[in-house]
Amino acid sequence: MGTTGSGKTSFINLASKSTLDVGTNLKSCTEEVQASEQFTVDGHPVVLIDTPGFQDTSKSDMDILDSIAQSLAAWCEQGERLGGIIYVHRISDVRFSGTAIKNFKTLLAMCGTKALQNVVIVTNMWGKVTPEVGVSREQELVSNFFKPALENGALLLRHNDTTESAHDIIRDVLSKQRVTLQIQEEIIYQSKRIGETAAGKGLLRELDAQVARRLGQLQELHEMLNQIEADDGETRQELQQEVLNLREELVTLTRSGAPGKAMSSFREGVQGGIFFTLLGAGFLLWKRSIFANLFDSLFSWPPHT
Ligand SMILES: Nc1nc2c(ncn2[C@@H]2O[C@H](COP(=O)(O)OP(=O)(O)O)[C@@H](O)[C@H]2O)c(=O)[nH]1
Ligand SMILES: [Mg+2]
Repeated sequence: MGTTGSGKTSFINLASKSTLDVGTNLKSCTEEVQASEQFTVDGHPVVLIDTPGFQDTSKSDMDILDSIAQSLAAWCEQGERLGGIIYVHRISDVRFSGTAIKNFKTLLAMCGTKALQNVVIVTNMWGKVTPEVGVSREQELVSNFFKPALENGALLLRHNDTTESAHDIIRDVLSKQRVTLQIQEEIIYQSKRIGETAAGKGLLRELDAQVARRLGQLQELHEMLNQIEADDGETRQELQQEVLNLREELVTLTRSGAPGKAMSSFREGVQGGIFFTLLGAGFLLWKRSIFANLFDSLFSWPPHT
């Protein structure tokens, strides 16, 4: 697992001699959960599973989590047990992005505390930084972001972009006992839907926070539009475009999950007509057409009900 562009697919190809699609720039090629060719390390058969990163593909986070969780549950029901999870992080990243935080937190929620023993955090792209910078970032990661995971049994290893290095990392995973992740237990034994699992709830909370932020921005734009001079057409147009962009983001966000607190206020806000004055008749049209879809998608989550 890891963010898009962190090097997950490259690692898998290098280790297994598979030819899964590798991304160019930051565009993701991995939109589905996919398995490598089976290969051996010290005579042990190994299959690596590639997963899409969260919030980097055309799919929503909840759809991605759902597809990962359903694959994990299906393998578990077929008697296949996971050796572990490899989380890939670029040491060349200057800081831990919001997306990286979300990816790692979701991984932790999927594992639960017990399975953290089977998590190996791999840093790669060491060639893109000087050794001093790399080591200092690594220390920073050990003492901050990865600290709780490392204290609970996760390992931090370096990958130097060779097959041997990938196999060394896999050897560490193979030395551990096989594991059932919390999300597998939640789905198989507790019959939870994806939005009810710890990882799903975490993603929904994150989604709700994003909606709340966008709502705050919309409110600010609304106030600015009220304050600008009527004849300042250019500014008005720019602000209206921003409103449109925000609106689109909100529609996308709300398509991704269940209605939480922020979503309810969005609903009340729009129902109360506070955004109506923003764009006049155009907004009314939106309210009639897109908003109907929005509520359809809002209340049709999770899709299995
Ligand atoms: N320098 C360097 N580049 C890498 C490494 N791993 C992947 N890349 C490059 O990073 C980009 C994204 O890699 P990819 O495997 O598609 O990432 P994914 O989205 O996590 O599957 C590609 O251009 C790779 O060639 C690595 O270990 N070192
Ligand atoms: Mg990939």
